[in-house]
Amino acid sequence: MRVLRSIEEARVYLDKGCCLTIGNFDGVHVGHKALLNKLKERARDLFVPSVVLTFDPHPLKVLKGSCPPFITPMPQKIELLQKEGIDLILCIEFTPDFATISARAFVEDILVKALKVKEMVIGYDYAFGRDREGNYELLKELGDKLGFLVWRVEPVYVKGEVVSSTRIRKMVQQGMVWEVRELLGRFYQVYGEVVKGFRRGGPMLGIPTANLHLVDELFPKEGVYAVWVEWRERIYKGVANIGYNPTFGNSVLSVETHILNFNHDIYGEKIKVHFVQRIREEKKFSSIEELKNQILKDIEKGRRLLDRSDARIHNG
Ligand code: ADP
Ligand code: RBF
Ligand code: MG
Repeated sequence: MRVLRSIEEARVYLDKGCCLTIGNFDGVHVGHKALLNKLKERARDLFVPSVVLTFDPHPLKVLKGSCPPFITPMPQKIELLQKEGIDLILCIEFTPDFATISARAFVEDILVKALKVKEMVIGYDYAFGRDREGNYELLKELGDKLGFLVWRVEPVYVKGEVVSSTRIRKMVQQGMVWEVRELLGRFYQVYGEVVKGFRRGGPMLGIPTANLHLVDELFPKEGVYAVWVEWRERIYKGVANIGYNPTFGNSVLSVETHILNFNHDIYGEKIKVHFVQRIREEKKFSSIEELKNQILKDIEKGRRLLDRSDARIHNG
């Protein structure tokens, strides 16, 4: 799979045309995967590359100044799309100027002339361009005129409701990490660098925790979780705490993980934490001893939860 950053770069790879989808794909969830499967199927039939066109930064961030926290920041999105077997990701810089291009001009000049799109696959509710005028009906009309086909993929339902990035964000924010895995098709994961904290874990409690550097991504609700930890291509069991360490009266949020049966200095390294199940709320303890006893119980509970066959980790 290739990741390209401009239309000009992409041209070189698309001389025979392509099958293309556009979207933000935050979360790369089971709804997105249904759409990506259709895209791959059509690309295979036509012997052309499958292309995902996405924007960076998020259009809402450029136009409105902010956007919802990411379920999958760009590097994770790229990794997940790669696992889906997409041939080419075209990640175009979204600028205020770009936003002024009409949907028609975008389709004619970029999709048809530059990218030689043969077929498009879009989600059931997709719309793009100025005032969201680029919807299925417009694409269909332009497709008939300019010679490309448009496929609209129906939504995927889980427990009677449509799977969407918004629904996934809400569930994660409520701590429903066990339930959300059905919508994601994997555990909810965060990826980041291990940074220094207050150095209390190892020295004071005897339970060191790898603290994650926080970026503007989505974190589950405060509390204690059983997690899988990925470090250097290996998977370890872990227990994570998300919160303010009220026992110590901190005021900054930390996301920290004690990795079971592990003893390495991993400051400055990247780890991936997969949230499997919520264990309890974060609490204020009246002594360090009590906190420590509770964490030891959490570790045992985490170990048992992760030993269950339905907690196994499959798809990275
Ligand atoms: P800090 O406040 O800087 O996070 P800690 O006392 O919590 O300090 O120690 C965390 C560091 O200890 C980790 O960043 C890692 O480098 C190291 N470490 C060693 N063993 C473990 C373990 N089992 N789980 C997590 N971190 C560990
Ligand atoms: N800190 C708290 O103040 N209250 C808690 O309930 C709490 N639970 C934790 C559970 C686990 C499994 C772990 C690893 C940490 C927990 N902590 C809690 C955080 C603890 O205060 C922190 O690890 C140390 O302050 C070192 O950073
Ligand atoms: Mg720590």
